[in-house]
Amino acid sequence: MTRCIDLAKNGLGQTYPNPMVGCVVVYEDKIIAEGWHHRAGQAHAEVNAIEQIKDEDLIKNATLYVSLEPCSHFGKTPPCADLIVDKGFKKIVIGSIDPFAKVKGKGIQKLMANDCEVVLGVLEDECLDLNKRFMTFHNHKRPYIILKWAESQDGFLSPFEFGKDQHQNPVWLTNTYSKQLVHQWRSEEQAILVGTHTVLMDNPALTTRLWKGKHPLRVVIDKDLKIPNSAKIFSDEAQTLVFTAHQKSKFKTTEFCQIDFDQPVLPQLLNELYSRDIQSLIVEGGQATLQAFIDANLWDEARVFKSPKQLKVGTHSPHFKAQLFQKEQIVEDELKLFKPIK
Ligand code: AOF
Ligand code: ZN
Repeated sequence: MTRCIDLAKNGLGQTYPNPMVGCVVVYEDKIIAEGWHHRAGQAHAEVNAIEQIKDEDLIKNATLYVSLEPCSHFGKTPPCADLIVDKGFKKIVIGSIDPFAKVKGKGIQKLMANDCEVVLGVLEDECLDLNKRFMTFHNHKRPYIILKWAESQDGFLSPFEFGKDQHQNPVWLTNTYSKQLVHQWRSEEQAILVGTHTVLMDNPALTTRLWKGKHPLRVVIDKDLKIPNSAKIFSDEAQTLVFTAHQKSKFKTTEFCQIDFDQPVLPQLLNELYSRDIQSLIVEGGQATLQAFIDANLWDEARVFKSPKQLKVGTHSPHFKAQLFQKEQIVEDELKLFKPIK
């Protein structure tokens, strides 16, 4: 199964909206065939592996390992469960169930109804983690949500300091390397979200210009359409979606989605992203926006840059440490860490 997971990762970034899947066929403790899902619309992992088998007589005594339940439906390709049965496999080892409504256990049922021995849940956590975006999207009907922020050692977020001219200047907590890492992270997700305040204060482009990769859909909450047309998030290089209380028609690469601000905003926003097949979202601030996701318990992972910079004492150091947290590693109280901006 470890080999299946490694093979599946060859499809990283290519399989959306499909999951990454790997498959190996073992005969007398030796791998005789292996394959993975390369790209949506193309053959599934099992088909690619089975094609590699040179002597099909071995199949009846072989075991097929696959990181995701074999599919049972006709999508862009025919059902893998049928192929496995037709080829004469008798033992199938599966990593995780496919949460896609058209499959969801039906592949396993089909195998068992045809007298196959099925072992389920081998390295299940690793297989689920491999496709965490796909799993969350189908199981929770919303994108997988990553929160990202940078904080000073004394727990300040997006702080400002007063310059000589009494202007507020942003204090950079992170360095060039961390900026590039963030651009890589953006390229790995399908959408990126910030609040109005962040756009007005920082004028971010929210693109992946420091990293080779696609730009995510830029999502911004702007209730009263305060963001000027000249803002970088409206540049032509990427698509933008604005959630607002007002009706407004499409403007170049920007669409406007009217929602009811008297109702909870995040469920409406996530429903819209779900209906657009967005499987993952990275939330980059600001403080109120991040806190809203935390308070609504709508997040899956937090990526925190912790700077050794003590803002009050004013030690300046370019170093930082990126820490990745899975949700279950953090207790809710620890997340109420944002100190007021001085
Ligand atoms: C498998 N093996 O390698 C993959 C599976 O449109 P299709 O035919 O490509 O079907 C897409 C669905 O099939 C996808 O949503 C997921 O449920 C499953 N993906 N299944 O047996 C694979 N990639
Ligand atoms: Zn399949």
